[in-house]
Amino acid sequence: MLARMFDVGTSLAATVNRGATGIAVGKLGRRPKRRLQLFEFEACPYCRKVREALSILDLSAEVYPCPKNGPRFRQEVEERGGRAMFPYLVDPNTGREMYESSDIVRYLFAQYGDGSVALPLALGPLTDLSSFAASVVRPGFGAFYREARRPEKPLELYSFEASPFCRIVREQLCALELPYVLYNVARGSRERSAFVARSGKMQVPYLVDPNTDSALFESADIVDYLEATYAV
Ligand SMILES: N[C@@H](CCC(=O)N[C@@H](CS)C(=O)NCC(=O)O)C(=O)O
Repeated sequence: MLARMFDVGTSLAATVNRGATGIAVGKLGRRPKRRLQLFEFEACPYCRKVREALSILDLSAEVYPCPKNGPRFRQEVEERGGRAMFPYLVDPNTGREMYESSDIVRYLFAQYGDGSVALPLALGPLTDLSSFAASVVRPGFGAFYREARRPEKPLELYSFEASPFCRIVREQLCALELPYVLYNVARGSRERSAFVARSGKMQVPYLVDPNTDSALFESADIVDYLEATYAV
């Protein structure tokens, strides 16, 4: 009980430190035909900026978690881009592949927004500092690989960046290096009605695992499910 309170409390503090950026959708531009791919890890402050942009721009993405010592996707980034540095974005719609969070954020707002970067992501060192402050209150969570079985198919997570409960689930997915399709359903999302039609209610996190035909709400239950199903 105390552990859970600590968990949710510190995750909420991370949200507060970023001014709840990623709680709501902003101005949208064209929609990508094919899903973006993001190589990142949850504890990385630079990766957070990109995830926030995805929430604001109401974009879903294939997420390939790259925790430290992770055996799979870190290597893929090194092979593709030449460096193990995160975040790394792949946009199959334009053929662009890029490092550098600020470049990625600018690219995403230019490509899929109205061209101007949302204010909380446009403050230079202040943006970076507050993202570091968000990581500091969740030290090590979603940073390091723990041995896990590989799922045949990617999992699916309905989420938005500012939710403290979704963060706890993303950290677990990351630590176990489980790839997933991230469906962002922040406030104002065009995807919300389809989500509610699928899940029965507007509540996140919601995890779908096509490997076991499971679908569940409740962050604590999802974390336990992932542990029992995939951790070694
Ligand atoms: N200026 C880069 C900095 C990226 C960066 O330093 N990322 C760290 C993680 S926070 C990294 O990739 N470290 C190497 C590693 O984790 O192995 C950006 O904004 O994207």
